[in-house]
Amino acid sequence: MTTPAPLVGVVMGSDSDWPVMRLAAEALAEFGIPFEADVVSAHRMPEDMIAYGKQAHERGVRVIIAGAGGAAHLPGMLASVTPLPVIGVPVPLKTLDGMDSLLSIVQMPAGVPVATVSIGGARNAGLLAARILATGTDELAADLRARLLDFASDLRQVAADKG
Ligand code: RP5
Repeated sequence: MTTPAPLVGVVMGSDSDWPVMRLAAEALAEFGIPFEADVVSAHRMPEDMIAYGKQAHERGVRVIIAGAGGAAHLPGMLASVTPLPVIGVPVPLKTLDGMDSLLSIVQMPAGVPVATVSIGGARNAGLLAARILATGTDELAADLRARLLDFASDLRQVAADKG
């Protein structure tokens, strides 16, 4: 799935990660943020993965959301070659409840940052990407700030209505 001039790259180790990662894509779509979605496996297509990481910023991508399960090296490997912020999504597999994915992504060495969300937390990854884009000085950023404030207000209202 790709929209024009993507600002966010949503990548994953396998198409089997899509049921989780689509939540990030849906959050981006809610805010009208152009994104691309690709399978770029660290282990099965390492050269493509490194090329993606090295070139994404040159194509106008501003944030990378990377999800993987098991020995989930994709977010960290991308972070090692890109200047962009990388948000890591631990994808839960049938074994180990996603703890392996979480620990593979979160425990990065100093100097190679990955902003890790919760196991299966792809929606928050999309929302975090929106917030990162909202820090800019461009028109998109101002629009996103306004919409994110409305979004937070709606969330509070839903909580209040629940009592
Ligand atoms: C990881 O291996 C992928 O990110 C996926 O979560 C997991 C299983 O992949 P498949 O065997 O389903 O392709 O690299």
